[in-house]
Parts: sequence; C-alpha cells; structure tokens
Amino acid sequence: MALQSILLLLAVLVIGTVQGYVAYNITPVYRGSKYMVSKNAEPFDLAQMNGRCRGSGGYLLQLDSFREYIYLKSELSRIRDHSLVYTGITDLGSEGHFYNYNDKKPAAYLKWRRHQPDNWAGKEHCVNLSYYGLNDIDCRGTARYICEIPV
Ligand SMILES: [Ca+2]
Ligand SMILES: [Ca+2]
Repeated sequence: MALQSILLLLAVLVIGTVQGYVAYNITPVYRGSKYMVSKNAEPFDLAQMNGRCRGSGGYLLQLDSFREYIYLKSELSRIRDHSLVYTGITDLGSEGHFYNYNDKKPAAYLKWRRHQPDNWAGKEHCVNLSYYGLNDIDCRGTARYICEIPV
C-alpha cells in the first residue's frame, strides 16, 4: 500500500511537470459558460493561450455584458485573485478598435478602468481584466489568463 501511494505521488509529480500542463481555477457555470483562470503567471501569447482554451472547448475570454463582467469580478475575488488576467480582447492591427481574438468579432462589452485604454507607448494591444475593470496592455507581458468555456 505504501509503495502504491509513493508511485501515485510520483505519477502526480511527473504529470504536473510535463510541458504544457496548466492548472486552472474553474468557476461554476454562469449563463451557459464556465470560466477557467490559469493559476500560474507565464509569458503571454495570444495565439498560444487561445489555442489552450480551444483545447478545453472554449476560447480566451470574450466579454458580452455588464452582468458577465460583474460575475467575473466576484469570481476573481472569491478565488482570492486580485491580480491581472489576460482576456481574448485585442486591437492588434486595428488600433482603438477592440475585437475578440478567437472569432474576430467586435468586442460586445468593454468596461474600462479609469483613464483606459491609453495605448501607452503605442504598444498596448491586449486587454487584461482586474477587479477595477479592463486595461489595454502590452501583449508580451507575463501574467495569467482566463478561458471561457460554453457548456
Ligand atoms: Ca492598442
Ligand atoms: Ca493601458
């Protein structure tokens, strides 16, 4: 029994360190979607992270309404996560016109933080979500991200 326990522990450790393994906080289902917030900060890449979300049947977060924004705020608060998470909203290639990376449709709802978006230094084309709202930010930052999974 002890040996089995040790083997199980080893298996968990090995699987946990395999490249590409990502741990998520997963929210309850809300209005037809659940949300997965990655637990670890890492260098962000729009295509790569959206690909991971797609691998789970979803896409990087698209905000559709004030209610969805309020729900996500409360969930981030519940999992004690007040830091920044990248969304799938971007204005890459169309400065000032924000759209969803996954489906390329215009962003349906944008709840900006005060004084944002500012396209600071002319290089902020991704969007992160915090408790205080959205902010445009450099796509090459290091942070976590949030997937939306229709269920
Ligand atoms: Ca921009
Ligand atoms: Ca900004």
